[in-house]
Amino acid sequence: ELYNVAILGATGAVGQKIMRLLEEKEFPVKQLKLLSSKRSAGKQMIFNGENVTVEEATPDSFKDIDIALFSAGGSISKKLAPEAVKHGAVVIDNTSAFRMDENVPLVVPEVNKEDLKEHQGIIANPNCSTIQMVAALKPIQKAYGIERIIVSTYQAVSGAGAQANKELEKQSKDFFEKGTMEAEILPVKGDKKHYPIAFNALPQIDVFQENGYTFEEIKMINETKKILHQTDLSVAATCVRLPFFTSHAESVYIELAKDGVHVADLWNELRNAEGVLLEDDPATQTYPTPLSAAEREEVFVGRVRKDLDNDRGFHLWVVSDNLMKGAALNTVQIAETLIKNNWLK
Ligand code: 11C
Repeated sequence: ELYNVAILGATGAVGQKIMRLLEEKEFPVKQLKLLSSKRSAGKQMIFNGENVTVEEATPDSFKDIDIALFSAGGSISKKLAPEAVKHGAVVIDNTSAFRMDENVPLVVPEVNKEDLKEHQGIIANPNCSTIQMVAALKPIQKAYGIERIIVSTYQAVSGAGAQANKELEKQSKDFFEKGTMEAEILPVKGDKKHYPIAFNALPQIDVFQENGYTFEEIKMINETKKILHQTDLSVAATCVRLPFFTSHAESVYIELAKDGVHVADLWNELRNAEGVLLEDDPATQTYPTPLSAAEREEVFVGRVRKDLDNDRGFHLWVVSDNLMKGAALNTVQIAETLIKNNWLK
């Protein structure tokens, strides 16, 4: 069976990757509709060797669409996702607009694909930094239980969009050529203050909440509990932006629910986990990095160590391409899972 598929936000970094993945994975597309804001409408893109003209997204764009892949920002999702559902489409949304809605499954297929069965038209794709962490932790949770997670992230600028990439590029050049740098975008485009990202580290991703955590940190905390189906899980996060373009890296500390587990036991679980690649050998300096994970599909794990004081404590280093598994790939995998299991409805 073939499906009418729409990509909303088709000209953006994630939209373009979604389109490329649909081609590469030979997704069963009958017709592809590319949608964008008025500004980008009219652009030509090539899909499976044919020209497709990008159209402005309106509520009527979703007539006859079976699967709509949304990646154009939260406010557009809020406005257009219910319209798409009214027209009978299933929406897979890449923004934070519906993630914590109890009627919306929040899914990483290799972790909680069964949640898709309950969908009511909208399915949410989690935040990139959440996806890679839960993909690595699910097999460990299943085998030994997890009581606490403390994560510090090292996140790529592309998570903040194409303008942030440009800002890093310009600041890097200016630093050497002029000795000064201007900051207008990062840490958060709409916030009051801006700091250089080049040769720096910014402990703010997204806006601050009243409790002193940033929204990125709160997303990691809440989404992790929802995806792992564990409301009593203790999660704390510190999210930091670093000056590289692709992949998020994370230092993850976990406390298991069981005593007497060894590093080799965790290695075993991770070796057999779907979508995870273990790269962990101190003797040969083997571990993943943002550069080695870029453009790859897997979630890479290395530096697995037992805590020196707590028998149940373990440390892991988790790296994945934030635009691939963190966004476009997970979206396409959700769509593939819906089709394979006959859960589109
Ligand atoms: C970042 N994680 O790196 C963010 C980008 O909720 O889907 C993804 C935002 C989201 O800035």
